Amino acid sequence: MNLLKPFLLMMLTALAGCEGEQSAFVGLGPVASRISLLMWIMFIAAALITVLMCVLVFISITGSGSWRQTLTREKTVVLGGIIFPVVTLSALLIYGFSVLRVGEELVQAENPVRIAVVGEQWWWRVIYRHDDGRTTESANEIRIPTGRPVEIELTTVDVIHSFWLPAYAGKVDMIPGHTNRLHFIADKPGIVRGQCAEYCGGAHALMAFYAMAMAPADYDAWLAKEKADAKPALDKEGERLFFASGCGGCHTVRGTQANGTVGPDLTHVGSRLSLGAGILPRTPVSFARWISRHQQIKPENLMLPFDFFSESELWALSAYLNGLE
Ligand code: HEC
Ligand SMILES: [Cu+2]
Repeated sequence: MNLLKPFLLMMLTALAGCEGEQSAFVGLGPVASRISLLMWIMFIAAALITVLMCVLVFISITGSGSWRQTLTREKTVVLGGIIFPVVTLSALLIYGFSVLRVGEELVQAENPVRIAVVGEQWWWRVIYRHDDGRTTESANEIRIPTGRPVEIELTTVDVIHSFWLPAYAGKVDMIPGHTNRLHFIADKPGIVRGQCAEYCGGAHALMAFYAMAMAPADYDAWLAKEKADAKPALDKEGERLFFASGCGGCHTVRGTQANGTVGPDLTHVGSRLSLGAGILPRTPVSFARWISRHQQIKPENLMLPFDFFSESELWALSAYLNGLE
């Protein structure tokens, strides 16, 4: 049986990883570009060394006597087996450290935009820190201005998660009881995707987020809107159902009596890109799907099941939530 075709077809699926929105090959800022350069240097050097090793193995098996003798000399072993790896790995280590520091240097040079991201099973709490010391909470989406250094404080309230945003900044773990920091700059406006990169239990594979870089003026306008309390409800029946069903026990809608902190802040959920931590596009129908079937869409997530609403109740709830722009 010819296995080549199925094998090639299978390999084609790997190309899906080349799509730009969550790719380590697409560096959209100075920090990510340095990281992808480091990756290429390591990849090409490792490929060259592999080829060299194959040639040496081939010579040691089939080569003439004098070649084989040269290879087994003590000098060859010391040079190729100790000195060469020590020198190349040390050089790589020093270069690697210098890449890691790029972000910190950028941030020290200027007052950065500060955002705290808290890993929760299985979504992201996002807190914008303002210059006056106040904060604004949101979730599952990070908005940043272009051209300004950004500092992300990374913590977790439960297990270890890992914040991975390849297009801008690489990957840093979120460790219980410890704050890690990630620094980067986004060059131009755009939307990219990030994901949790450390297994954190049941719905780990469905714990993603979007990052949106905006021109500074657009960002300021958006942030002013995000700081404000929720708009008056567009759908009164949906609002009534939201409060009567106890949603406010777990979710906050600023400006209303809903002040739960177990789940994502929903004050401006109607202007976000996704629902369920990057899993569904944020549309009216997604709200209805999420509320009625979230345990099928994202198994094991920590929202209580609400599979008893009628269709018209679901539409009312989704009109209310989608209107929370
Ligand atoms: C027991 C606490 C709890 C209750 C009660 C609850 N939720 Fe949730 N909700 C959560 C959690 C936790 C998540 C995050 C799930 C995830 O993505 O892992 C969530 C996510 C959501 C999301 C997606 C938000 C986002 O940013 O992606 C919506 C919309 C939502 N809930 C609406 C509701 C509505 C409407 C009700 C009432 C009918 C409700 N929730 C009741 C805990 C709760
Ligand atoms: Cu995870």
